[in-house]
Amino acid sequence: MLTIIIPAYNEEKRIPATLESYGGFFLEKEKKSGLKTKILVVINNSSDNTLGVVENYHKKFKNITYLNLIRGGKGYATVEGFKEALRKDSDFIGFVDADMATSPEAFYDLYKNIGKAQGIIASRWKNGAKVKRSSGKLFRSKGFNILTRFLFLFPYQDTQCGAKIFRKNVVKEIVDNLESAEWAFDVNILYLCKVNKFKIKEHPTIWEDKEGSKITSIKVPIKMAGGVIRLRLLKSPFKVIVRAYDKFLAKIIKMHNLI
Ligand SMILES: Nc1nc2c(ncn2[C@@H]2O[C@H](COP(=O)(O)OP(=O)(O)O)[C@@H](O)[C@H]2O)c(=O)[nH]1
Ligand SMILES: [Mg+2]
Repeated sequence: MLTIIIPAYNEEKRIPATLESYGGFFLEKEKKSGLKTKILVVINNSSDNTLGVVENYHKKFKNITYLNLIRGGKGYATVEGFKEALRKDSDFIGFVDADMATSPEAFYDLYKNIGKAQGIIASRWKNGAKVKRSSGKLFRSKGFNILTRFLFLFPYQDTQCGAKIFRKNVVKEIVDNLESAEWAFDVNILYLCKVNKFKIKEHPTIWEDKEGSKITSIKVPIKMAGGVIRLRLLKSPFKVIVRAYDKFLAKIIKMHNLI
């Protein structure tokens, strides 16, 4: 079985077309090739009607299920999705964005190409990729990639693409170490794969940026850069500094009632 996790935050407008396409496409695949697929939407903290919309698709397609969490964050949602997929003993566990920047065909292409690898990640920078993105996003993506390659010595050209699939044993091994890296979630997964010597393949994909991004704040690129630097320190002999800093920050937030 392949589980496709879709983290969803206030997606009432963008998720219907995605669930319609993914639900239909993978039911058809199941009929033709026997590939069993579960589409697991992980909603959290949504103030719009994402839950109602997803419930309707759950009734319409037997391969669509969902979790509704109270705490927020894409990384947290994906980890909860991982745990649920492990409970259901899924052989392959992947995730994809709710806005269909990756089509079901492109996601299936990832699955088909995993070969002997332990995981496969979609890449918008590898030769052969077909990408529609603004020049601003392309520029930021390149900058982030240079930073992560420098910090973690990765061979990957794109760590941030929202479509990735891993074998069950990989998820089992790393799932308990994935929290606390919210802004560096994908990098953390790939770092843990590297430490555990899991072979991860990078595969050129088809990607089209969609309107209505949930990640619009100009602070996000800064938080992401800070997130990977923090993660690098956390995985080094300097981790004590990071821990002390986090404790200090938590105290300040609590004292001033900042959240
Ligand atoms: N569950 C959950 N999903 C989130 C959260 N923030 C973003 N997402 C999801 O992450 C995916 C990527 O977000 P998107 O807005 O398309 O980001 P962009 O395309 O990178 O600008 C979408 O499926 C969002 O619904 C969150 O706080 N919780
Ligand atoms: Mg998007």
